[in-house]
Amino acid sequence: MVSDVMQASKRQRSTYTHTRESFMDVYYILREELMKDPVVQSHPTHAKEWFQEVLDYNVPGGKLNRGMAVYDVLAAIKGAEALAEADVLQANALGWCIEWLQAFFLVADDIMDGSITRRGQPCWYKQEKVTYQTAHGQLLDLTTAPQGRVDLSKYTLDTYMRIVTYKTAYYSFYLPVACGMVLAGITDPQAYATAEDILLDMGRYFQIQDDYLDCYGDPEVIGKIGTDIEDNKCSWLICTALQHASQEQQDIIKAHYGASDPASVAHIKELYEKLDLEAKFKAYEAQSYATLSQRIAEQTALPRLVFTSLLDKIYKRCK
Ligand code: DMA
Ligand code: MG
Ligand code: MG
Ligand code: MG
Repeated sequence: MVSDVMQASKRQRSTYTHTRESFMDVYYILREELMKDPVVQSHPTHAKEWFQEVLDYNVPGGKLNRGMAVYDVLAAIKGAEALAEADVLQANALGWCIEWLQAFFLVADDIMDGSITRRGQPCWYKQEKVTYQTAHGQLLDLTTAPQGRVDLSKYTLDTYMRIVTYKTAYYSFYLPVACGMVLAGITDPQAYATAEDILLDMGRYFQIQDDYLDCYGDPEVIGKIGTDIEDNKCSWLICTALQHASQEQQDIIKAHYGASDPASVAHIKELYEKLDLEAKFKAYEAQSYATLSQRIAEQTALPRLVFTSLLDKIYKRCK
């Protein structure tokens, strides 16, 4: 169906305005296309309804930053006025592919992290009617970190940066921009390398914010309840705490990090308070923004707007 629409609108100049609503219009086109898939059509009614419910519950409810970025990147490179309706549709369809991928990651992530809510509603796996054994089996298969005693030597900022580069930065920042660049016809490998370099740093900054918000964010605003301390996570906060902790404070971490009882969590939060991690985060954020802004200004691979539109969306974010 997308190809039909593209065919019909070929060469037509776009008067397109990129809003959450216009991006959502494309979601409904793609959902309809999936619902018309012969395999889905062959299902009984209850299965078809289930399929659509899974999509509506998990795909469109987030900030949509990643998905909407593909069009933004294309428009920043080519100029919005140069884009035909078909180009806009293609960019937004690709953007939704990233949102679909994100939905898959989040459903699995919430199982792995034992989370309760996501995007202001119960996590999908928490729904009474959902069977999640297969995903859980996969998780157990992949889990290598032993439960129990906390191995503080693993919680270094080096290890942390490696984890978040792969789990978050690539698909959240580099992927949408690389998609937009491909659509814009950019082939120079150096342009991709420059974009990757800056965007992976932006993605690491984004995950550090996520870790900060896990502890200090308002669940009503962020749409989820933090679980990092209970889950023994190698988070930016614990890595930074360990950099500054005295022997005595390290003992507190050893005794209480990764335990789910509220008293243990409170001990860790009190320690974060003592080490003034909020201030350390704010300083990191300011430094990160300044460095990224400078690198964006200095590069010549892409229009600055490609990077600044993403950075402006996340700088000092509360959710
Ligand atoms: C995010 O890590 C990584 C992926 C691949 C979703 P996280 O568990 O800290 O994310 P969240 O805080 O949204 O659960
Ligand atoms: Mg996780
Ligand atoms: Mg999580
Ligand atoms: Mg998190």
